[in-house]
Amino acid sequence: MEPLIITCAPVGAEVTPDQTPYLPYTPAKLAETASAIRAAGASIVHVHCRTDEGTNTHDVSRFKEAYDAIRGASDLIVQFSTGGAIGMTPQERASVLELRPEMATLTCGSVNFGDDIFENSFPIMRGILAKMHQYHVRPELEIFDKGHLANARRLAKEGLLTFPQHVDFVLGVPGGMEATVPNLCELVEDLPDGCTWSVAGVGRAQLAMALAAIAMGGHVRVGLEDNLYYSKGRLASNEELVARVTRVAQEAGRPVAAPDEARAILGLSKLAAA
Ligand code: KMH
Ligand code: ZN
Repeated sequence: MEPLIITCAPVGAEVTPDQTPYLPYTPAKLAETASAIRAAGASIVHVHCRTDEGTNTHDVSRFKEAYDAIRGASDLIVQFSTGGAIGMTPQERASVLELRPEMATLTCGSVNFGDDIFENSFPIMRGILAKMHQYHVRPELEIFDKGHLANARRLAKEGLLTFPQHVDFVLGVPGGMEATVPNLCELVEDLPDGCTWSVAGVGRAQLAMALAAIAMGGHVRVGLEDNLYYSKGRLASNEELVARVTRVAQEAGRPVAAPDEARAILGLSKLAAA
């Protein structure tokens, strides 16, 4: 089986610094985390930014600071969030693409998100994709529900996407598809030929979904964006969550991919020497 790509999502938009001491919400902390998760086996870092006070921001200069800090500390594939936080405008969410990260997320449809709605209408998706094309940023298709795959195929019919793509199933969001192995199998069956995929299980499903993906030949996302705990009642650091997946994968005979191996699997260019 292909080496395992581990993505770490160390800071989401929903977790607050008072919930855990392990949230790396400043560029300096993100740099430290980048180095630690790289050593633990991650090859992609999924980035959200906060102000120094911990408030969500999609300010381009803050993302630039974070990008430079991460790149200074590691050779990880840097993937920006264009999902941002509930309440951000689509323009704010897409603005950071001008920094030309190697990858960025594209959520492929609207979804209930707790009591809120995470809005991704076709005009919003088209707008984000247009900016991705403009700045040559590789999308990762975020799939929260089965209809999102149909939406991605519709975008492809419109000529805005070509398959195969790298897809991330985000399962277990209250309002989205539940994080179960049958659901994951159904989604994988429905993928266009040649796509690579990973799964991010929310909350306590994070480990179970990672185990399933290791066995199925998929890839894995872990991190505090999706899950705060190592085990019941025991808060986790990002590097611990990555290290656990690395250990289990090695036991299962799947080596983890270094960032340049992950770039080769995903068809991204090698990182240019600094
Ligand atoms: N914070 C969520 C509303 C992404 O990063 O692309 C959206 C999200 C998805 O986290
Ligand atoms: Zn995110």
